[in-house]
Amino acid sequence: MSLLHDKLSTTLPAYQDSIKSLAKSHGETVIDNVSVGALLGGQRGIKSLLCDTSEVPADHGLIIRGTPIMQLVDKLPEEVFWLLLTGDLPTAAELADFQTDLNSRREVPRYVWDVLEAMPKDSHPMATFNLLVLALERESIFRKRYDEGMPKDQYWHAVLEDCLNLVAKLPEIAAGVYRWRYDLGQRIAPKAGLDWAASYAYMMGIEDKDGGFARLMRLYMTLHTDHESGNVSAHTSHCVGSALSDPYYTICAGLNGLAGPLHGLANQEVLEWLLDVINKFNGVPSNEQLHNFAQETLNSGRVIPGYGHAVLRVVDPRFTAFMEFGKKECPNAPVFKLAEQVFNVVPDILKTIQKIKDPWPNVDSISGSLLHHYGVTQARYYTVLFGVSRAIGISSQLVLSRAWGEPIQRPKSITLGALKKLAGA
Ligand code: CMX
Repeated sequence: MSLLHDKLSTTLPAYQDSIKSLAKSHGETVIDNVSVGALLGGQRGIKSLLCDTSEVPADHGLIIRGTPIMQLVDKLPEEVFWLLLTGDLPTAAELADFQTDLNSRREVPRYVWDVLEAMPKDSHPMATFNLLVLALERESIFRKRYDEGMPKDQYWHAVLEDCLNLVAKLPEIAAGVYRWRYDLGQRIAPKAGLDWAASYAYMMGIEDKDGGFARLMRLYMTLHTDHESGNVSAHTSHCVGSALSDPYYTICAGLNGLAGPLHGLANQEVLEWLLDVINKFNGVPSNEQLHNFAQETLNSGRVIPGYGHAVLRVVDPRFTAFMEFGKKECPNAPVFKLAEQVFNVVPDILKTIQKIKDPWPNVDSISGSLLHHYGVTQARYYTVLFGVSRAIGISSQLVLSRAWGEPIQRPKSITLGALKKLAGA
């Protein structure tokens, strides 16, 4: 047994007990109301989900297990994974044990590559990546043990096994998608001694003389792991996981939600938008030209990608973390400078539009400009990177959900007629 498993075996029973006793003693206490507007408005803001891995206060942004994300930017994604699962950062010994454990699980079965090579090259990289995650369902320990009659208190153990097996393989799978999709040559085998994110960077085959790309990938993977559980990818995976679909089905479902342009695909849209600006003005625009370009986007009925948020009402701290990285590592990279210029121009435009609640940049408004600098110029691949990281958060939420026995989700729908009646309309 790994140190992670030992630690969770010690801490999770108390977590489970506290939830059970809360349900028993305060099950009837009302914590929120549902208005007609909320029902018709994407359930925005209704408190109806339990998530202990992270929280996103509107005026602060991401806090993981009590620690603001800005205090975690130097941590490896493996450390954040451990933190999400256990509530503590790992000690040096725990981290080493965890990394060894993940390395022992990383071999990708041959049939995954057969599925990859059977895909049409012009499939979207997210569709290809998600399909490979689904193909791996064959390996599910949860499903096999469930079929054998596994008792409920063992569910989280089997879910953890599946999640670790999958997360360990994702860098090689995602790097394989990248090299195959863009005809970059043979897949690159993992190299011993690299951490999880640096290994991903290495297998993509990006030239990285000073290690800057590996540093970006560590930060990227750390920043995108988790964002509480109301966002589309996390929420979807909670719903699917609550039916006891195994982690491969569950994580794939979440990743399918991540592939929407209003969610994780916004990083692709942002780079394409920035490159459109550069093409239109043959290089860096003036602030006035940029202002007009943004206005044209809005006038045509489209959103400015990378700006706004369903929860946040301040600059996304993950944006700030990337901005600080760019200022230090590649301050003169043209696309990064343009992303910075957009930040100086666009919020003032969005502030003038009354219906927009958050005029500030989210994480997607800048990540691609940094990837572009290091040579990852293929915007359609960007959401795959987001997905590799987000699988860590979804996994952590899933392990906790199975540990406390989150029941099958089944909210109640009503007809328009019933809604009107309830509203007295
Ligand atoms: N550009 C133009 N219009 C915007 C806007 C933007 N960046 N952000 C919000 N709006 C519009 C909405 O489309 C909505 O218009 P309608 O009422 O006509 O439909 C109105 O302003 C109100 O929206 P809101 O309450 O401020 O924001 P929502 O919670 O409805 O939506 C989000 C949030 C992220 C979908 C929206 O801000 C958006 O589309 N942003 C651009 C896409 C993006 O960057 N997505 C990534 C988010 C982070 C992530 O999940 O990864």
